[in-house]
Amino acid sequence: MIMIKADDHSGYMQLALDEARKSPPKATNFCVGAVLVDLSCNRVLATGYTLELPGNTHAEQCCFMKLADQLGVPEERLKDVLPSEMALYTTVEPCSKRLSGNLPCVERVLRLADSIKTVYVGVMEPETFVNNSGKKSLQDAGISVVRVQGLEAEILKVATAGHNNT
Ligand code: HJL
Ligand code: ZN
Repeated sequence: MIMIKADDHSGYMQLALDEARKSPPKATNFCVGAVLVDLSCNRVLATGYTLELPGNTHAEQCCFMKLADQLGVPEERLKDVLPSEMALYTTVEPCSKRLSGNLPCVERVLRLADSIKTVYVGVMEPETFVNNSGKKSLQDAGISVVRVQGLEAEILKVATAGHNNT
């Protein structure tokens, strides 16, 4: 098992980026990776990447859906069964709006606002599809949003792999 030190935010972001690389390139979204960490024991609770689960699924959404499945609760009830101190790492800022109209990831994170203390993001969402206000919504709910520096170029390259970049 991979051991990443608790304060090694670049290490966790690198893990999220490794997840993002598994996402099948698609012109109408970004390929994103996410990692949810239990801060009490510095353990990875779940990883996820865009389109990992059937349907039009986002990375953060996959983290939550996989955990809900493992723990035998609906995603809306995860707050009752998850640890009280968690951090979410995501290569791209969690979405506040989706062109598809699906439930944005920010809404899913906000359900866990008492226990997700910090969201670490690699890049803010580019304005390709929507104008994302995810960072503000998270901060308004008392969640810290922290940019992890250093992997931006690689994160954007992976995120836009399915776009027509000519
Ligand atoms: C984040 C993801 C993902 C996006 N953002 N944080 N995680 N794919 O896994 C944001 C982008 C949406 C488009 C299209 N991408 O994906 O704004 O079809 O992908 O629901 O708005 O929406 P759908
Ligand atoms: Zn999303």
